[in-house]
Amino acid sequence: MKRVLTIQDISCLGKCSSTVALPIISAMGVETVILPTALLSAHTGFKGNTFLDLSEELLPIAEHWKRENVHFDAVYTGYLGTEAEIETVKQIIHMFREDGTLVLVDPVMADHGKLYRGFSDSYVEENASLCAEANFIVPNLTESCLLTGMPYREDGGEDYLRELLAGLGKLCGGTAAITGIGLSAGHTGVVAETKENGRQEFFSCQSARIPLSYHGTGDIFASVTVGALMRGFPPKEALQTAVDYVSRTISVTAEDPARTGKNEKFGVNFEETLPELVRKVNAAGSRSGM
Ligand code: PXL
Repeated sequence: MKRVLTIQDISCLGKCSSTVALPIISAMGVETVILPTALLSAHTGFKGNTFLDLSEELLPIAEHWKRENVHFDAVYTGYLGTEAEIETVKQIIHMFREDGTLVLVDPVMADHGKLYRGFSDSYVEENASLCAEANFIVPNLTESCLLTGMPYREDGGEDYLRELLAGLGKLCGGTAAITGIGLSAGHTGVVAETKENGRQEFFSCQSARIPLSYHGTGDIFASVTVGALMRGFPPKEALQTAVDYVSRTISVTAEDPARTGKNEKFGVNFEETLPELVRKVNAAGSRSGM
C-alpha cells in the first residue's frame, strides 16, 4: 500500500484541509499520515475562529519519523499559515523526497482575484518557491496569476490559459493544473500541462458546473487527485476523476434537504459520495498501486 504525507492545518469544523484529506485518501486505499500545521476551531471562513500554531512541532515530528525510517510515496501540502512555516515545509520535503516521490503542492492563498485574509505579497513569493519543489501543482486562476505575475482575467480565453500554464511550467517541472476553469457554458474543471519524458501535453478535464460555491472543495479536489495518482491513474485521468467527484458531490450537497439553515462554509457532503469514488478507484484495480 502506498503512503502519503499531507501537511496542512486541522480546522475542526468546516470540512476542509486535513479533515477531508485523511478520510478521502484513506478510503481510496492509500495510507495517509497527517502533519497538522495549526489547530483551528473552524476554518477562517468562520469569524472568530481560534488558532493554535503548531509550527514548532513540525520538525521534531518529522525527525522522529526519520529515526523510524519512514518512507512516503507522496507529500501533499495544502493551506499553510506563514512564510516561516513554508520554509519548514520545504525542509521536510527535502528530508523525505526520494526518486519518484510525488510532491503535490496546492498553493492555497487566494481566490476570485484576491489574497485570503492575512496573506501578503511576500507570502506569494514564498509559495512560489514551494511550488518550485513540486512535481504537481493545482493552483486556481487567482493563484496562477499571483505565482506567474500575469494579470487576472476571468474570460481570458485559451491563449491566455496556455500562457499561464507556460509560466507555471517554468516554476514547477511535471504537471500544472489550473482549477476552476470552465471551457464552455455549464462546465467547469481544469486546464493542465504535463511534461513527462520530455514530452509536453496540454489538456483539459471538464464536468458539469453547479453554480454554487462551498468551502473545502479545492482541498477535496487535491485529495482525490493525490489518491488517484497513488492508485496508478495517469495525471489526466486522476484530474478528471477529481473534477467529476467534486461536481457530483456539490450536486448531491445542493439536493440534501437536511442542509436547510446550513450555508456553504459548512462544506460539502463528501461522505455521501465517497463510496462511489471508492468503487470507481477499485474498479480500475488492475493498475492500482496497492
Ligand atoms: O480550504 C482551505 C483552507 C484550509 N484551512 C484553513 C482555511 C482555508 C481557507 O480559507 O481558512 C484554515
